[in-house]
Amino acid sequence: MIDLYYWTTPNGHKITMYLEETGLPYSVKAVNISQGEQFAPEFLAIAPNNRIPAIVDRAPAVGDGPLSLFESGAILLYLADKTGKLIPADARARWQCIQWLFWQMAGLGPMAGQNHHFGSYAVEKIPYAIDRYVNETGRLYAVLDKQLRGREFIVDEYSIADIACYPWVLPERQKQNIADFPDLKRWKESIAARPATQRAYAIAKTVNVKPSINDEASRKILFGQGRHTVR
Ligand SMILES: N[C@@H](CCC(=O)N[C@@H](CS)C(=O)NCC(=O)O)C(=O)O
Repeated sequence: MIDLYYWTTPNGHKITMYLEETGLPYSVKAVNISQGEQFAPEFLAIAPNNRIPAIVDRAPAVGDGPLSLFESGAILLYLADKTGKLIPADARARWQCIQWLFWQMAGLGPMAGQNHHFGSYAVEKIPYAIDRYVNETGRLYAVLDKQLRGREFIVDEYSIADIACYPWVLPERQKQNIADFPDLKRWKESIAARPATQRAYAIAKTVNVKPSINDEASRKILFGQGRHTVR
């Protein structure tokens, strides 16, 4: 059994998508990041970066005793390694998959995240910052669109690279016109139609019935962090 420390955000969706695709047994431990639950000592013991997602695998394939992990990319790689599912068996394709997973973790996720921050959450609307992240998100969409030309998925077969990227492609919120990226659009629609994706996003609706992080108290928790909040 895997305990999934989860909230209803793009990085959280990655792990429910993987678990739903593969059928690994898991139980959701909700961590409401708008209410500061990411600072609970029990959670920090697993995830010292005070960010979801995190897992505790109570029956790991390696070593003795429960294994805990944070960082969505590491979790996806760990689960793929454990099950052999959704990572190519062929060594070259496997490295392609890992390469695109890192691309998402280091590029698409952080840049789209800043896009959301400056476009939606920042009280002061700073044109330079908004343009910077909208443009960079557009560039990353174009890179992914190009990779998907002539391919059904990022490395041909559906993999953790697709799962990592999918929740972060949110054209409306990221001020992108998806019609400008036809292969990305087709890819996005095909993943949205997968039963496992639909189950994963349905879980989000049951866990978080009031999906807003833009009230004053939540903003303070989420955007008032600094060295003083590391416990
Ligand atoms: N690189 C990390 C990023 C995780 C992350 O930023 N999680 C957000 C939700 S998507 C979070 O927990 N935020 C809580 C906070 O900012 O305190 C990963 O991919 O796991």
